Amino acid sequence: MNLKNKRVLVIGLAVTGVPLVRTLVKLGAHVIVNDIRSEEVLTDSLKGLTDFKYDAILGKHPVDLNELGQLDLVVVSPGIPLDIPFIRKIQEANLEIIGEIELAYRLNRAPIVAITGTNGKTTTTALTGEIFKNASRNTFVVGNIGIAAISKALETTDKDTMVMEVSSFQLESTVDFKPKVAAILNLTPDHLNRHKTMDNYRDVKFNIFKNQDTNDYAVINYDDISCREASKNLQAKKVYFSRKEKLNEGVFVEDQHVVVLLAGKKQQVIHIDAIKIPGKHNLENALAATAMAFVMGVDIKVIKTSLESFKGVEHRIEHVEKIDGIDFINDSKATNTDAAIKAVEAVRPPILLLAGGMDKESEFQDFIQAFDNKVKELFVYGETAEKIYHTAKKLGFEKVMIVEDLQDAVNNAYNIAEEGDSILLSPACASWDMYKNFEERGNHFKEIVRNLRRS
Ligand code: UMA
Repeated sequence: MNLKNKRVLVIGLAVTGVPLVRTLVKLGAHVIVNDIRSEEVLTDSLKGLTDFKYDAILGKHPVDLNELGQLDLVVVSPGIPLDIPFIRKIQEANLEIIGEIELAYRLNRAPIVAITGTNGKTTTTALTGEIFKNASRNTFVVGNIGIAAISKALETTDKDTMVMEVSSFQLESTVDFKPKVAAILNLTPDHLNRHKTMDNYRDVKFNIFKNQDTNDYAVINYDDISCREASKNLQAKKVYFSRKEKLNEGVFVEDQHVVVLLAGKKQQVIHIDAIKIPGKHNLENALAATAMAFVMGVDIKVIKTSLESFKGVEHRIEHVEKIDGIDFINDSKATNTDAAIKAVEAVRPPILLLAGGMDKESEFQDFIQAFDNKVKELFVYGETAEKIYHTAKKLGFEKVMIVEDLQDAVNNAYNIAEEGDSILLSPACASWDMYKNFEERGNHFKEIVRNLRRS
């Protein structure tokens, strides 16, 4: 892809935008970067570009495209909704507009193993990356996990492997993106404020497979009916995984062992109790990672030892501290109800649950119903506090309290917690009403807990 002297507009200047600008400048493009936030707010991002030459329009999106001059390409960060007036104008002007993942794909040389789904993406991506690394492959672990794929694209060779977490936001703006292996872990409602309907959300997620051919692999959760249904017409070789059923072919559980049955050959991988990451959902993540590594030729023994040693990722059912016999668990990564339900299922009861955050137009009935006597008290805060509170009351769950913020939630929970309880932050909501991202929220929780220990 020759970008020399091309005029490229980059929209968004944060985790994705900074390496986008760097990469494009390195390739000789004339870059114009635009962000709705002002220069003062973007100082960190701008610091990362000190040695680079580019133009910037900050503080607003241009109303008139003429402000930008003639453009050859527009590259968007994932968080930019594609229906804002500015993007609409770009589309109407018939300018080429792609997402960062698409550009990373075009510049990258390594085979891509891509993972999507509503939940479990980050854990599965990290685990899959770990397996490849343990197999002595030079591996880049990138994408929605927090390291923009574009930041590594120019470093890759065809001997490497790129393991990539891809979100629905990212898949909305792909064009030719064609992973060697693509996996979908599950589909439950999320980000409906952006995608509007579940059908749209599913279609966007299935973009991960749209350019694959019969030499590629599609790894699909057999137990998730909507994933299974939507996978029927895919071109790639399908590899199903199942936690619940023995399959005629695929990766599944038999006699308490993870088993690979592919090309007529059955191989036992590991006893499920030897998998270090806890919970049924993590067993599914382990099955998916096993399938992906296996089809990429990784030895079963390496998969086994990796599953035995992989500890999980930060902010996902992460044990922070035990104080007075009370376990504090940080699950800030649970940015939707399904993820929080999985945490409630996996964490030892009785649970004092801390939840709430930005309103993504989610419904909370399923979340409350999943408490199943495990949650003894719920503390809610943030934009969704009232909504969760009223849903809980309507469903007869009385032990719910609206609190000021996360600090207040921890204080209240700690006041009534008894030895043997778990205090779980699993917000079921995005963090953006009060925090920059879920990492900042999780780190804040950990800091509050550590201060409790000190006091
Ligand atoms: N901005 C505008 N106009 C807008 C909206 C945003 O200019 O209309 C600007 C903001 O002012 C900001 C920049 O765009 O400066 C932010 O861009 P971004 O939202 O794409 O965020 P990045 O920091 O580039 O991080 C993105 C992903 N964020 C989102 O998808 C919201 C990160 O996923 C990802 O780790 C990173 O790229 C690297 O690939 C985070 C996430 O929350 C973890 N993802 C969602 C999820 O997992 O549920 C999808």
